[in-house]
Amino acid sequence: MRRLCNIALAAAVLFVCNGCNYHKVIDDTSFGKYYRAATAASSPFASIVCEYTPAPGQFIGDPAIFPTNIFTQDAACAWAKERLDANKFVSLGAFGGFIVVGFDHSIVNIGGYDFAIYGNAFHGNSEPGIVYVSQDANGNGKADDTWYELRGSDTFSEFTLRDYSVTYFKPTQPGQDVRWKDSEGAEGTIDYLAAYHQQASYYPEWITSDQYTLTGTRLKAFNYDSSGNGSMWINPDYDWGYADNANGNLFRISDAIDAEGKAVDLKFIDFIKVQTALNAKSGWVGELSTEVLGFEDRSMIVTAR
Ligand SMILES: [Ca+2]
Ligand SMILES: [Ca+2]
Ligand SMILES: [Ca+2]
Repeated sequence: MRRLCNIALAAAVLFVCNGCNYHKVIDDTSFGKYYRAATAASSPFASIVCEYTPAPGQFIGDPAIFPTNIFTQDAACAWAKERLDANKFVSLGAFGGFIVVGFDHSIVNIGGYDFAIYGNAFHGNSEPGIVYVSQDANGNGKADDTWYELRGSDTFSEFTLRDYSVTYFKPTQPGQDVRWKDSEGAEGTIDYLAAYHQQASYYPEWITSDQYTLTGTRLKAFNYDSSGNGSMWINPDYDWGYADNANGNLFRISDAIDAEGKAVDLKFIDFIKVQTALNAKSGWVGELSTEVLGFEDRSMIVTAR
C-alpha cells in the first residue's frame, strides 16, 4: 500500500517557475493536516497505480503487451505501474475506461501548469481523455474522496454529455465483438479485429462480472475517413485540456470544476484520474481509446531547482 507521509509542514516553500523567471513563495501553512510536502527524496512521477479499469478494447489482454496472469485488480494495477515506469503505453480502452494514480507527495497548485500526462497522440490522431483530480481529504491514503474534473476546451460545448454511461457485456465465445448499451438508449459494439489483435476477448480478464458500467463525461467525436475509401482515418485534435491529445499534455489544477461546472480552488492534489472521453470507432482502426505513458508533477521539478 501507499506510504502515508508524516512530514512536518514547512512554513513556506520557495518555487522557481521554470521558463517564466519568477520566484513564487507558497505559504502552505493553511493547506491542512493531510497535505504532504515534497522532499528531496520525492519522485515527480506517479508512485502508485490505485485503480486500472479499462473499457474493452483491442489492446486489453493483447499478449503482445499483457502477461496472461492478470486476474485481479491488484495485478492489473501492478502491470500498469510497470508500464508507466518504463514509459510504455497503458490503454484505457473505449469510452469510460480509466486509471487512477497517486504520488509520494502532494502536487501543489502553483498557478500555472502543475503536472503533465504523457500520451501517444500526434496531430490527426488525438484520443482525448478527461482529467480529474482529487485531494486525499480524509487522509486515509486512498483515492476515495471527491473527484473534480479539469475543464478543457469542450467542457461547456453543447455536444458534451456529463454523467454519460456505457454498459459493456462480456462475450460468451472467443473472437466475438463486445456489445454495449449507453445511457442515451444507443447500442453498438467494440469490434473484434481478427487481423490485428487475436486474444480471445477484448473484455478485461480481471473483471469477472458479465457486464460492467462506466460513467463519465463524453465529448463529441469528430473522427472521419479522409480517403473516401475507408483507409485513412483522422481523429482531429481538441483545442486544450485533455490527455492523449496532440495539442498539449500540461494541466492546471486551477481548471478544476465541481459537479455543477463551477470553479474549485484546490491548493494541492494527491490523485489524478484519466478517463477515455469518446465513444467512437474508426472503421478498420477500431475503437478510439485514450493511452497514457506517464504522469509527472511539474511543480516539484521547479521546487528542486
Ligand atoms: Ca482518501
Ligand atoms: Ca488508442
Ligand atoms: Ca492514443
